[in-house]
Amino acid sequence: MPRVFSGIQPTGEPHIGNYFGAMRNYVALGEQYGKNSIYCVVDLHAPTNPAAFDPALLAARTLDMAVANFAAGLDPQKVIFFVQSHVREHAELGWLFTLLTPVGELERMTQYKDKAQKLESTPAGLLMYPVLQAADILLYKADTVPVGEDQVQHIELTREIARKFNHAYGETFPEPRAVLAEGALRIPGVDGQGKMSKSKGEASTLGILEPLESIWQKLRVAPTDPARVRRTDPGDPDKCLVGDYHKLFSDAETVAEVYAGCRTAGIGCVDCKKKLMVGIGAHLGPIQERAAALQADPDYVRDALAQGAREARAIAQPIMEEARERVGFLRL
Ligand code: AQP
Repeated sequence: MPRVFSGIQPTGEPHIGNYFGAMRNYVALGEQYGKNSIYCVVDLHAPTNPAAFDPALLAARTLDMAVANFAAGLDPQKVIFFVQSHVREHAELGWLFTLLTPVGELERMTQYKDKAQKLESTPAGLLMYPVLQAADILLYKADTVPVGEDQVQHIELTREIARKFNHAYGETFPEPRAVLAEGALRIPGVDGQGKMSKSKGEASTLGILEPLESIWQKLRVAPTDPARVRRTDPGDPDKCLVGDYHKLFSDAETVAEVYAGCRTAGIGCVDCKKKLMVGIGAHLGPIQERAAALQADPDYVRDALAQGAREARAIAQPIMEEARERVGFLRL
């Protein structure tokens, strides 16, 4: 049976990019593979980008991320769901992998380049991020990794690290493959400034637990096809983030109606956005209700995370021991 692993950073409220790009696949694979699907709030990764990190918020954001995933349909009784720093072996295997990874390859990673160029001083941890990510996956000998399209380059590197370790020390790790959401989604930020991303702040994101009124305030002013200057100008819904979002939230009939309406100037952008809000409410309403119930029961969430960490350690510790033996450390 395949073993699934994926992680999500507690760098802010989870957004619809996380949900459609990754979290929905976590739920689907969890239904299929039960306790062979392992999900993790990757809190050791969160401080690698100082621009998006606040120590005063880390613990609360970690809990919120668990709540959001449970509310989105992940059942911690059925899958393994835990917090990365509660399983110390992630950092240890990550260290072994740094010894096999050329710095030049890490410097070529697109996400590293994007983030590093915005920083005055770049922490080594930001460069090492994909190495720790490889350890997250391989610590469980996972072969199936549901991620958004932005992570494909990192999974390629994970495969390479597995190959290098196996070559240097003997066959130990599988070469995992990325599983992308249908349509290989890369959901744009509502500010129109590229990929929706937690680390870009709230102007970029529509949170899955965000009040619908707040979502509407952002959508109301969101940029649409720039060619549509006046209400009477026809537009191109394929060049409009509202068009992209309709494909995620609206039924096929509504998508066909607003796409045709945009192309013929039969519908204005404000009405198009109002129709989108109907789909958003229908999708996010039930998730937000479940989240409110979970927030009212913090002991349930903490107990589930403690149980998840025990289950994760039971898998990780023997694999880490095998890796130590392969590398040749003294055992007493
Ligand atoms: N916009 C997106 N479209 C599709 N998938 C996305 N993912 C993230 N953004 C999009 C996928 O969500 C999973 C969790 O990723 P993350 O925690 O790294 O998410 P983030 O929102 O992108 O967070 P950050 O803190 O802002 O990280 P950076 O700046 O590194 O992207 C992943 O599977 C991701 O692919």
